[in-house]
Amino acid sequence: MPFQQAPPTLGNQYEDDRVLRSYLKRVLPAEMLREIESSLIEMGRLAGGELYELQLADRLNEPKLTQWDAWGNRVDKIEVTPVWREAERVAVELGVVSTAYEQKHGSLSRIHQCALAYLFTPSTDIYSCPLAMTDGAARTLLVAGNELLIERALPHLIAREPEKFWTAGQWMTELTGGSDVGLSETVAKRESESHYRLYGRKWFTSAIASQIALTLARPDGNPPGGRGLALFYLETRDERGLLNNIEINRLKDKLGTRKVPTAELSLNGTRAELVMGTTDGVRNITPLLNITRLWNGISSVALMRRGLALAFDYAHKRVAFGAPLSEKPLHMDTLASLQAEAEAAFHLAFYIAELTGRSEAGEINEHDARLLRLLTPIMKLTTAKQAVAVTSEVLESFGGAGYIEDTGLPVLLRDSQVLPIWEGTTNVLSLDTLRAIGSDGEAILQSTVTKMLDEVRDPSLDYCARITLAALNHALSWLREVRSKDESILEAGARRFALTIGRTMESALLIRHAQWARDHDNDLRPTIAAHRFAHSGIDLIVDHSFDDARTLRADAT
Ligand code: MFK
Repeated sequence: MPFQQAPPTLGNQYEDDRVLRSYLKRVLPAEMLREIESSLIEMGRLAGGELYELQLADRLNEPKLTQWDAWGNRVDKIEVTPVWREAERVAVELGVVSTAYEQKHGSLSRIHQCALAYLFTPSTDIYSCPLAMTDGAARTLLVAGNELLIERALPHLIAREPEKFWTAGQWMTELTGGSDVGLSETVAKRESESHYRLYGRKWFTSAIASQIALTLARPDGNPPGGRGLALFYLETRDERGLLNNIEINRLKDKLGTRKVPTAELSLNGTRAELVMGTTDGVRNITPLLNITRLWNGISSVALMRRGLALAFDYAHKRVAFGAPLSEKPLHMDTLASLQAEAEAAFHLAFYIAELTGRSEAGEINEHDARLLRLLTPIMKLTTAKQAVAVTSEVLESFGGAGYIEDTGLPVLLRDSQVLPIWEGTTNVLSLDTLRAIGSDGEAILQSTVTKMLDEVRDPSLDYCARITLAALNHALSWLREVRSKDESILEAGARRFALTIGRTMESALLIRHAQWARDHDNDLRPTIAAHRFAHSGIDLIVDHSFDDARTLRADAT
C-alpha cells in the first residue's frame, strides 16, 4: 500500500483538556462543577465534532454584501456563512453570553461563561467577535443604568432563544484612527432630549450584521477629544427591516477573521439615543472595552489550545526518521515549551474572568478592583502576543502541511494575528498600563504576587517563585527609577514593562496552581509547565535610550 498520512483529529474538547479541568476543579465548588459540567461536555463534544467538521467544510465561504437589488434599490444586505449561522444557534442555546448575566452561580458565573466561550471559540471562525461585543454592550448598558435601554435591549442580548437574540456592534474606529478615539469626527445633531441623528463615517465596524450598536459621536458644540464625545445606542434597522440611514460602503479585505463581516459605514442621519450623558463617551464605553479585552484573552488561550491539541495528536501519527514525532526529543521539547506558554496564559486570562465576575457581582474590594483595572490591558496584550507566537510554531510543527490551507491550520495563525491589533494594540495598551498603575499599582502588584507565592512549599516550585519575584522586583524598580527621570525612556520601555508584568503574573498563577495540583491530585504536570515557563525569559526589562531607537532606522537617512 502506498503511504497515506493520517490527519490530526480532535476528541471532546472539554474532556481532553487537562488544564481547563484541573483549573475548574480548583476554583469552583464541587457541587457547582457537577451542575455545570454537562454544558461543558456538550460544548466540548460540539467543538471537537460537528462544529469542527462544519468549520472545515465552510473554509472557502465568506460573508457576502449585496448593496443593490435587481430594481435599483439600495439594500445593503449581508449574508453570513453557514458556520456563523450554526454558531449563533449553539451560542444562544448553550448560553455563551447569557450565562454571565443569569448569575445562577453568582460571581462564579463569569468563569462558567468564559469556559463555554473558550471551548466554543476555536471551532466557530471568530463568531466570538459579535458575542464579545454583545456581552460588552450588555455590561455597558447595566453600568450606565439607563433603564429604558436596559428594558429595550438587555432581554435580547442575553436571550436563550435564537429568534429573540440580538447581537451588538461596537463602532469606534474612524479614518482618524482606531487608537486615538478622541479624534472621532462623527457629529450628533440633537432632535430631542436624548434623541440625536448621527453623521459621519465609521471605518472598521465589526459584525455589521448586528441588530444594535454602541458608538461614539460628538454632539454639536462639544469640545474636541474623548471628553467631547458622547456614547450612543442605535438600532441598525427599523421595523420594516430598512437600514437606519446607514450605508454599508464595502466589506474589509482582511488577513484573517474573514468570516467576520467587518464593514466601512456611512451614517447619514442615523437615529441614535444617548446612553449616559452628553460627554465623556470614551470613559463611558470602557466597560465594553474591558469585556471585549477579556474575550480577547480567552480567545488567545483558546486558539493556542486548539493548535496544541492538533499538534500533539499529529505527533503520535506522523513518523519521520524511524519513529513517531512523539518519540523525538526535540519535537516534544518544542511542543512542551508551547504548552507551558499556553498554560501560563490560560491562568492569567481566567484570573481576569474571576476578578471580572467578582466585580460584576459587587463582591470585589478596592484592592482587587484596582488590580482588575491594571491587569486587564496587561492580560490582553500578553496573551495576544503569545497566541501569535504559539500558533506560528504550531504551524511549523506540521512542516509543509501547516502551510497548506485545506488542512485548516493556517487560519489559526491568521485569526490569531488580529488579537494583538484590535481592542487596543500592544503599544496602546502598554501606555494604558502606565496610566492605570497610578501611585498604588506597585504595591498592589507586589502584594498580589507575594500572596500567591506564599502558598508554595515544593522546593522546585520555590525556585520558580524566586525567579518570578526577581522579575517583578526588577520591573518595579525600573519603573520607580525611570518615572522620576525621563518620560521618553519610560514610554519607550512601556511594552517591555507591561510584558514583564504579564509574564510575571502568569508565572505566579501557574506556580500557585501547580502547588494545588500536586497537593490535591498528585498531578506534576503543572509543576513541569511552571518550571519551563519560569525559565522562558519572563524578565524583559532592558534600558534602551530613545536616541538609540531614533537612530537605529532602516533607511539611509
Ligand atoms: C474575541 C475578541 C473579540 C473582540 C471583538 C471586537 C471587535 C471590534 C473591533 C474594534 O472595535 S477594535 C477598536 C477598539 N478600540 C480600542 O480598543 C481603543 C484603543 N485605544 C485606547 O484604549 C485608548 O487608551 C483610549 C481610546 C481609551 C484613550 O482615549 P483618551 O480619550 O485619551 O482617554 P483617556 O483620557 O485615557 O481615558 C478617558 C477616561 O476613561 C479616563 O477616566 P477619567 O475621565 O475619569 O479621567 C480613563 O481613566 C478611563 N479609562 C480609559 N481606559 C479605561 C478607562 N477606565 C476603565 N477601563 C479602561 N480600560
